[in-house]
Amino acid sequence: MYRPINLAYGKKAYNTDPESGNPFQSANAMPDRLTDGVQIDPATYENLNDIPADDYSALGKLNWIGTESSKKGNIVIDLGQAMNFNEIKLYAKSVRLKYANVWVTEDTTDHAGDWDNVAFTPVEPVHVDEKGEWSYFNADNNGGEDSADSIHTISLGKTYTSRYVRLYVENGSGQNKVNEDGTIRMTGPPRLSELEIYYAPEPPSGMKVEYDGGEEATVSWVASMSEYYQIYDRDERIADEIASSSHTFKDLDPGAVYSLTVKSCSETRIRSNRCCRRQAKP
Ligand SMILES: [Ca+2]
Repeated sequence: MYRPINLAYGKKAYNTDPESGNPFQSANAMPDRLTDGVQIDPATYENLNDIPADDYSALGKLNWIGTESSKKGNIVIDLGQAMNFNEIKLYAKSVRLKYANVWVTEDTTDHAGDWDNVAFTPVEPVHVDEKGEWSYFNADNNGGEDSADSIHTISLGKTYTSRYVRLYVENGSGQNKVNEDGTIRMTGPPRLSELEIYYAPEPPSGMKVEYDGGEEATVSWVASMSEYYQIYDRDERIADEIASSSHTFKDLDPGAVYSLTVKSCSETRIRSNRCCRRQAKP
């Protein structure tokens, strides 16, 4: 039985931003906040238009804030050793997060925060817009509530292996403007409360059906990393909580046509794989 765990929990994180934002941003670019297990800041900060410039904790002490200009942030997570992963979850304060990109590297040697000599390679993009190619893109996130909590799942589309995971995030709108009275408008900079990395279950593959007539048929597949499996006939779930990689049906209708799908399941994610169509013999 496999239950996905957050590979980033408790791991060392590094702020790699150019510090081109304001001092408030720099003071809150504390990457340890991304991997401490506290996913959501319970406080709400309703007004981000006039934050006191001399109170760097005015937006709490739970969120990492990006420091690249007004809307961007850059991070490297050190997983300690090369690990497989295919999904990243970002917990954000505000619903403005619009873009993210991810890099990996074959370099597994120690670098202690000095990334100049590490050759990072971008993962294959899964979204494209007029501005570029992205690992995560949400066209709707151009503004919105700054006190809202949001979760952004970056599905990488395949499994990558890397010790260091580099991440770029960008909000869709907002400012870090200094107001005339010295307060700061802080609607622009990305504020993340947690970054999680997962190796989520892959879909099962290689589905086979053994049928020799009558009411019995055995469905089998190549096991994937999964807590359990479900079998569907079109939209109807006809078997659930299957712990192994095969299942025998004992009461099929010999004249019926079944269109079977096996799904790998975990608490956090379900993926499906349409497998085969089987006409039962009379
Ligand atoms: Ca946290």
